[in-house]
Amino acid sequence: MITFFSTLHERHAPEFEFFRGARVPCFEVPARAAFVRDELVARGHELRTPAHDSAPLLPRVHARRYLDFLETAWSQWLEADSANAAVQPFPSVWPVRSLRSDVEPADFTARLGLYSMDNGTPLVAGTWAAAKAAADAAASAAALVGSGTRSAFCATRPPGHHAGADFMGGYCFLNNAAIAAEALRAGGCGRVAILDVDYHHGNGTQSVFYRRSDVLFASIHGDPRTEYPFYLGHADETGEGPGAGFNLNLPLPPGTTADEWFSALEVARDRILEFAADALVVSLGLDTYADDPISKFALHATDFRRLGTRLARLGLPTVLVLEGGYATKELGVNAANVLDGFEGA
Ligand code: SP5
Ligand code: ZN
Repeated sequence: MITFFSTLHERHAPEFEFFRGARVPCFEVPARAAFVRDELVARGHELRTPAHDSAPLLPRVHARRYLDFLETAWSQWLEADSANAAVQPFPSVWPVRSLRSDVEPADFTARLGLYSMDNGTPLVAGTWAAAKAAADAAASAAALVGSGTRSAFCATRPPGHHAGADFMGGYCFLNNAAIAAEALRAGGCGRVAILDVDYHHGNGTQSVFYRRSDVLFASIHGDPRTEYPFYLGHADETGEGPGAGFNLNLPLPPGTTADEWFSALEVARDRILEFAADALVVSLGLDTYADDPISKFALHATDFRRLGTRLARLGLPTVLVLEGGYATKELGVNAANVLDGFEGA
C-alpha cells in the first residue's frame, strides 16, 4: 500500500510526560514510526514523502487562533524566558466551567491551558514541524485516494484524534483523520465515514463533526467511565442538530477479547454501509493490542490482519491514518498486518 512517511516526525521527541505526578518516559516516541517504516519497507510497501500542503485545509478543522498559537508556541515559550529552551512547557490551569475561554491570557502557560485538554501532551521545539508533516501526509493520502487509488496509509506521528478544533491533548495536536476527511470532501466525496479503532475514544474527531451529517463518525474504544479521555465517548452521544444520528460510539469494557471487539466492528460496519459513504478514513490506533502498555483490550498480531480484511470488505476508497499504539517494537508488524490484510482481501 502506498504509505506517506516524513522524517520530520523525529523532531517531535519530548523527554518525559507525567504519570501519577512523576516524570516518566514518553509512550509516544519517534521509534514508533521507525518500526512501522522498517516493517513496511521489508514487506515491499511503497513509501512516499508527503507533497501536499495541508495549510488550506487546516482552518476547516481547527480554529484560526489555535493554529496561530500552535505554529508559534515554541517561539512564544522562548520569548517568555530564554532559559525555557531546555524546559518542556506544560499547562497547569484550564478554563473549565464558569471560566472564560474567549480572552487569550498574556501569560504563556495560561494560553497553553486554554488550548489543551490535559497535561499529558508535551510540546517541544519541533512539534509544529512534525504535526504539520503528519497533516500534509493526511492531505496527500486523501488526494491520492480521491483521485482513484483504492487506499493509502499515513505512517505518521504525532497522532491526531484527540485534538479538537481548538485544543491539543492525548499526544495529539492536529487532527489528521479529520483533515483527511475534509480533503476527501473538498475533492468531491459527498459522504465520508471515519472509523476510529484506537483504544481511546477519538473525542477530537467526534467534536469536529458532531453537528454534521456529511461525515459519519464511528468509534470502538475503551469505556470512558474508566478509560482516557474520560469525558467523551459514551454510547448516548449520537450527534446534534443536523448531525443527529451521525455519531456512533461503541464503548467496550477493559478486558474485551478480540471476538467481542470484532462483534462491535460489525455494528460499525453496518452503520457505515447504511450511511452509503463515498470514502472511508480509518483512525488506525494499534493500542488495542494485548501487550500495549497503557491499554486493556486483547487483540493479537493476527487480529490486525483480520481487521485489514474487514476494512477492505467495506469496498470503499480508504485512507488509513496511524493513531496510538505503544508496544513500540511490535507496532510495525501490527500496522503491516492491517495493510496486508487489506490488500489480500
Ligand atoms: C493517540 C492516543 O492513543 N493517545 C492516548 C493518550 C493517553 N493519555 C493517557 C496516558 C496515561 C498513561 N497511563 C500509564 C499507565 C501505565 N500503567
Ligand atoms: Zn489510543
